Amino acid sequence: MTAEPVRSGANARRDFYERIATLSMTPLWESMHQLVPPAPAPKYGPAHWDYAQVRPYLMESGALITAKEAIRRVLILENPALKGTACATPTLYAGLQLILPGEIAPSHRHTQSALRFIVEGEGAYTAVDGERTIMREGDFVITPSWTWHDHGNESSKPMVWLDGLDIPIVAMFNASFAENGAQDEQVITRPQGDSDARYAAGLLPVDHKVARQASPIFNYPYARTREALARMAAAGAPDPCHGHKLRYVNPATGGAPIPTMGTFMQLLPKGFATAPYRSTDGTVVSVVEGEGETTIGKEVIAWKKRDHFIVPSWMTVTHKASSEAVLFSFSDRPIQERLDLWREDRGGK
Ligand code: GTQ
Repeated sequence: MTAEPVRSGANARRDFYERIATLSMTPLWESMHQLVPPAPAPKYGPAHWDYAQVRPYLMESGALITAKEAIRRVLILENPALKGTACATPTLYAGLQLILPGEIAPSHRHTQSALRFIVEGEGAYTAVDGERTIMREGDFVITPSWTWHDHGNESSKPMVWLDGLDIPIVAMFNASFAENGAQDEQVITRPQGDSDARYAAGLLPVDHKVARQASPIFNYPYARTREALARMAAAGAPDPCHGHKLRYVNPATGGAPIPTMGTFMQLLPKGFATAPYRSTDGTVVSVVEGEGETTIGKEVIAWKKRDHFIVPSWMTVTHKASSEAVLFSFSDRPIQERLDLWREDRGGK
């Protein structure tokens, strides 16, 4: 056997690296494996927020600062492996927002898209693009990029929702713009339920032109989603990997309601255990109903209603529902699909 020809020793190479560093160059061959790994090697792990532990702090934040002063009174769900970045996954931001009775979170807009998933409470509103929508538990509400939005709570109870934003993605592109509204509350120009009437009945206004990628529907109410899941479950067997799982859709394009973040709702029948599954999209999960256990790699997360947890990219996941359970989730899947990057591994199922 002849040895590979070696051009020079370690010292000569180190010396070379130091000299090219003065010209802001580095040798690819020293980092090739990390730059182009043979399979996803996420630099973050699973995480879990137990609502029973989180809620007292959320309520304490309500005594600490008003929604108006805070602009948005949110406790960020920061992945412990991504400390200091405000990220739940490298591409997604998640936080729990509290609005107390009588409060207003003043109007602003930004290029980041946002989703709200209502965790607790009923009767607060969000206004988007001149229309208000009243929110209830389990509703999924969108704030498209660069639309004015303000939130208010005219009910008698605190309201908590999960905020999902594409903050890390917009930061990566250095494409953030933001501005505050002239008044706390934006001018309402359309009646409540207007977008629902026009776009959410399997119909579109006859001359509707797609002007943006975000959905013209602002609120996807839980009552409708839950009924779809129940009817789907009654009609056939669950998917081995997903149970009964639906994705939210922009009726005008067939794509995701928010172009950067896919949103999903799944029902796991009582006692159902899913087959091992992995996909390249990192995911934030909000437990809507029931109790169960999710195994991610070697970590086991026991969850119940209103808990939140993270499933990282390409880690093998299985769910087991001890009661009938419903999970809301969001991920960066639509961007990955657009870029021909998204992959899944159903383990043969
Ligand atoms: O409600 O507009 O959690 O701008 C972070 C940034 C919520 C919001 C967040 C925001 C918002």
